Amino acid sequence: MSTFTTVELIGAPTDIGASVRGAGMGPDALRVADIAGTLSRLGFEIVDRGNLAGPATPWTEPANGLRHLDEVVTWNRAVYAAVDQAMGAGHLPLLMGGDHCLAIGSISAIAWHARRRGKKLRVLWLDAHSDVNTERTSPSGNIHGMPVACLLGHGPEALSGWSGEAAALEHDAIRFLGIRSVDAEEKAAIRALGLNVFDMRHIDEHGMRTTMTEALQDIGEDTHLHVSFDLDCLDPDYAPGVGTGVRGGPTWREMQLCMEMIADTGRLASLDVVELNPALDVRNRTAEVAVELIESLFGKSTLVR
Ligand code: NNH
Ligand code: MN
Ligand code: MN
Ligand code: MN
Repeated sequence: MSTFTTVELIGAPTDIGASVRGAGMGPDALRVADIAGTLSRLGFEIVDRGNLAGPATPWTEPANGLRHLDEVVTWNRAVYAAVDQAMGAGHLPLLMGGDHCLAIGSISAIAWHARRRGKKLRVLWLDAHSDVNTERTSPSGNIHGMPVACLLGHGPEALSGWSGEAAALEHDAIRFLGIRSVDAEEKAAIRALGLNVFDMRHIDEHGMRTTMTEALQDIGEDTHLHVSFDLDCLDPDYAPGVGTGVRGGPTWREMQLCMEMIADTGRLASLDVVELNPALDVRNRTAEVAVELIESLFGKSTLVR
């Protein structure tokens, strides 16, 4: 964590890739929960570059298996540009979504910079879902279920190749954690692509500690570690403010350990916090839980030890 002193907050207030309205209010709910003050009390310099602007969500039906493709492209271009700029300034980009489709722009920009710096990119995908649908397999057409496929080079043309390579991520650059809702054709894709999934069964059987030791195994000094944190990874008892909650997720305590063990690597270099839906939340509880978890991710417990 020591290499980065400035965290750059980037708000992307949109639900353009989601199935229900409300994720567009995520960035301000995180600000209300004092994301900036919390990180600055940990010793980080904070730059809040405010909210990006983009098209409204038209809530039209999917066309060719994709809902709102043009608007998703526009939003992701804005995210790419902002993350690219933050990385160029030597800041740690913290994308506040917005729904998870925005990880396409975010991680594409990260991948470009990681490659240029000679870093090995590793992504931890914390999510109830595997997000590896394509326009051919998606049951919904919602692009927030497709970012992993896009980043692996299997998505629609318009959302591919943004990192300067056909795929922003190699199949072995990503670790999934907390997965418990996988569509039938996603299962086949996970097997075919050989993706590394630590699903809820794995966490149940081995516990969070062993699971995280495995998930973080080959992270070294040359690793750029990116965390893509979909708040529906958490059990909805702890995080009700999400559009597609799935019961049976990690508890607040398990998630804290997950974050603390990531912090211990010292390699966290960029972060997405997505799918927060304040319209479905209970008195901003999910935003507050998110900020507490982010505090651990940025080394809270390491500092007091
Ligand atoms: N798998 C479903 C779909 O593709 C749901 C995806 N929803 C998410 N993903 N929130 O993280 O439509
Ligand atoms: Mn600066
Ligand atoms: Mn997701
Ligand atoms: Mn999800």
